Amino acid sequence: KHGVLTRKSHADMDGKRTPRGRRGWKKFYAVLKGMILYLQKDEYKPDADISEVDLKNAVRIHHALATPASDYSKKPNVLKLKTSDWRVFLLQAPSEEEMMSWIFRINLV
Ligand code: I3P
Repeated sequence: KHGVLTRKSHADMDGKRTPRGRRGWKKFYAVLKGMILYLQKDEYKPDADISEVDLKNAVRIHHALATPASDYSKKPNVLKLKTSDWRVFLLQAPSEEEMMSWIFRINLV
């Protein structure tokens, strides 16, 4: 699955709240491949190598949990992704249907 997702980091690997200055929203082209959610700067190109930056932004979603971010009301269609290493991301999808589709696909892994 792939599509545009806008990401906000809410908690870091130590489980602590992401500090100010690193809490902004950033738009990515998301690609779910195997157990990894790649958050790429540019649109998916099947044959291109994954860049260093894109690798850094990749999220392992094995044992992760995605749910609608019902406690976040500033933006619509936002899901909350909790990873097995205690990170928490908010991910905004372009529509509710897309949000539900991402949640379903992430939780299937
Ligand atoms: C954050 C940025 C986010 C905002 C966040 C700020 O600043 O303005 O858009 O989240 O508020 O800390 P920075 O880019 O300097 O990290 P919202 O869009 O959800 O308001 P927060 O600290 O209350 O999460």
